[in-house]
Amino acid sequence: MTKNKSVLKWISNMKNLLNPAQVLFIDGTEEQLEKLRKEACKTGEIIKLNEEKLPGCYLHRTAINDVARVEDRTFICTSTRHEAGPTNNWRSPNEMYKLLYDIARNSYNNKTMYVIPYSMGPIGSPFSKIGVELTDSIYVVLNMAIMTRVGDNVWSALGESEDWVRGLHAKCNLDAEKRYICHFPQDKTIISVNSAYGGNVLLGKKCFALRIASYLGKKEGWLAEHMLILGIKNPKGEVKYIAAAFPSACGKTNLSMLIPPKEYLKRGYEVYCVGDDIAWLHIGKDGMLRAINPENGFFGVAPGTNEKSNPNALKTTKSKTIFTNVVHNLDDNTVWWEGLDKNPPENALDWKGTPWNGKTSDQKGAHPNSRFTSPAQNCPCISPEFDNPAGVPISAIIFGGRRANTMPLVYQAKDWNNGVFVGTIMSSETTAAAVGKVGVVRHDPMAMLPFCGYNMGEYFEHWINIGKKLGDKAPQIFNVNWFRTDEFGNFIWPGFGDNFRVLEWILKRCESKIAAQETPIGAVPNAKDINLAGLDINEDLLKKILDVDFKLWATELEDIKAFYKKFGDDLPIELKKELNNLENRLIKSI
Ligand code: GTP
Ligand code: SPV
Ligand code: MN
Repeated sequence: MTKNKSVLKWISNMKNLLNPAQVLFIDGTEEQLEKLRKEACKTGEIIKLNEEKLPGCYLHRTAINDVARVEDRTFICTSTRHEAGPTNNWRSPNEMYKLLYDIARNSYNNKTMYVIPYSMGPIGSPFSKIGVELTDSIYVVLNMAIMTRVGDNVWSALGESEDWVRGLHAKCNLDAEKRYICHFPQDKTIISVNSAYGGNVLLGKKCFALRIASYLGKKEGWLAEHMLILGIKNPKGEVKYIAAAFPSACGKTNLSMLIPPKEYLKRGYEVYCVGDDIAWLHIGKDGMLRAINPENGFFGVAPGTNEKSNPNALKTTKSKTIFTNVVHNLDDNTVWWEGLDKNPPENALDWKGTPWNGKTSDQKGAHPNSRFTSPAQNCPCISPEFDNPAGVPISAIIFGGRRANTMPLVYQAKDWNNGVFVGTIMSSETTAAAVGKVGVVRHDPMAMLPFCGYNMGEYFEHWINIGKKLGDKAPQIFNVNWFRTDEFGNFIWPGFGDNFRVLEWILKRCESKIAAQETPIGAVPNAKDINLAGLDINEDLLKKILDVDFKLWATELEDIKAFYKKFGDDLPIELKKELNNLENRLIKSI
């Protein structure tokens, strides 16, 4: 429990509004969590899975209309529309507080109000931040207890401070028409109603660690980014860290815990995962850009995860995991999803809970955005630096999207400002992680389009300023694309573990060890410098995905111009210059 006056006052106000039958403070003990698991099993909210095969694992199904983030119902509620900027949905705080309180009023009737104190980042790190989430869902409590550091020690760390983020989640009746995910960055407040899907209700994740934190980062001089963090140990034992921003369901979890190809393993290379989704980046005392992962677990995409694509993720899910919207194999009380293996269960329930025979059904068994929630410490390659309060120093930043063409496998930006430009011109095909059409190419600067808590023009400027402060200690910036396709629509690059071959090139470029081919967009590898040993790809095919097609880039350029127009005077002059320079270089090359 806490004596913090600001916390107690808010809880008392919310209690009056929500009218719960009782209040339970989550203390972080295994005893309390186990009691809640048992209670949720009784009501059917979660299902206990096979204790021998999947110890401590549970299955949960969300409502059928509540399976992904809802971007068109996500709002940034700042005093002015301009503060939210042209890429966010905006509403005035007064209007939204009223609307949301009206929706949530008395909605905890006959229910328990759970109070979750949590820390984003290691408790006690100068870079960590504290939040309190109220919820009426045990599923949310159990997920938060995996995804964040939860418990009484958070109250101790907070003390009497008023510096904490308020999070109210109310399931209400899951009415999609009254579903709202709202952020009040100026009040450090989040309110989420009528949903029970992870990204909308685990308020420490996208709502706090990206939307609210990006706003705080702008004020306080740091960056909250949609980035994985990984470490690569070379045979000499030196470890270099890379942070990479890809949009939702575009490969962050996979890259963050990849296993290098055999011949690299033989030579002694190793990869460590520091984080798979979010990075908080500060300029450290040593002047380096340092990253912490504010989370404590993975909320990963299940489909496609298998022994070959991501063995570390698969091992991570073998205990203490909550599966959401996957197939329930009734024969042995385990789980299954598309792409796990070629042996789907016959006697099963699909993600909706209806009988499903994987051998005969033409319907998918798992939802494309079905997920696993697993503790970070389950991951076989979790970094020894995972809990380091000072974070890890970043040598390279990578941006990347899902593009069938235009973007080469990898290219390097000329310098920091050009690299920021490369981040801002990212586009990617939409995925099942958010409600809406899948496969539509859209602009997604820095993979932050749905997650930036303030005006994105100002966010771009903040990036430029961070580079000025870093000076010659700034990381090198790259762009990758694992998703180029051939004329039949098949991915050309094998991806997954073989992406290590590209990371190797990136680190060599950071150390100025190899030359590259200068193109109008940046430096592209000479084909001979990407190691293809052991791969079924020849240099000609590689050249095809390293190719920069000037015609396609001419179209891309017009697209970027149109996108940039949205920002008006908020677009930093540095980026206008970068755009002009790119245009001039392209014109010269055509
Ligand atoms: P969020 O959790 O939504 O932020 O997703 P993420 O960026 O962590 O993506 P994740 O690693 O879970 O991958 C999403 C999907 O992309 C999965 O179906 C993967 O199998 C697929 N994928 C990941 N990496 C690669 C790759 O290198 N090549 C190809 N072709 N597919 C990949
Ligand atoms: C994403 O969509 O980027 C995710 C999953 O990581 S969610 O928590 O739903 O945002
Ligand atoms: Mn994500």
